[in-house]
Amino acid sequence: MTDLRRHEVPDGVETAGWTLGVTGTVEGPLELTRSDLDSFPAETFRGDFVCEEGWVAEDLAWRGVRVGRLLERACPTDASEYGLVRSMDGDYACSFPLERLAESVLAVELDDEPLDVEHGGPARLVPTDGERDCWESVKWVSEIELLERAPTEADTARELALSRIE
Ligand SMILES: Nc1nc2c(c(=O)[nH]1)N[C@H]1C(S)=C(S)[C@@H](COP(=O)(O)O)O[C@H]1N2
Ligand SMILES: [Mo]
Repeated sequence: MTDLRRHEVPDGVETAGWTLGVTGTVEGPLELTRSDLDSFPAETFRGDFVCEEGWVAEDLAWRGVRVGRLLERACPTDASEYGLVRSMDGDYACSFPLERLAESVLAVELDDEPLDVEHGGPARLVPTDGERDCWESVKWVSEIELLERAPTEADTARELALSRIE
């Protein structure tokens, strides 16, 4: 059992026929299906999930593919510095310096069960460093776009998440 909160699944979330795009400044853009993800080595990351709104879900086991393995497959150009992680959830998107994104896990399982759509399935980004913020754990990931510069207005996650507080 997880102690994650239950949030409404937005209208735009459609898991049937889901694919993950790896796009932008890459030599070989990818469009991966859910079963394509199973061809990559899987890893488990355990950690607490701490939301800025003041709740914690302790000791979750996220299993999936290290994002760096997906990026390698797409051959990023040398000029790639950032990644923008987009969601099926409207304009929700979060940007990361590339090295930090590469260390993150794209989780498809939580606590040994397939990741429920309620918690971001088919695939949810799970940053693994100690600095991670709750809004960076993008649910319903649909695209990872590599960029040469940090995006500004497209990076909406922090603002959207904080606007829900107070
Ligand atoms: N696509 C998307 N991902 C998201 C959010 C969101 O609104 N949309 N909210 C973030 C925030 S602020 C939190 S606390 C967690 C909540 O995860 P849960 O719904 O599994 O409890 O999802 C994060 N990822
Ligand atoms: Mo949050």
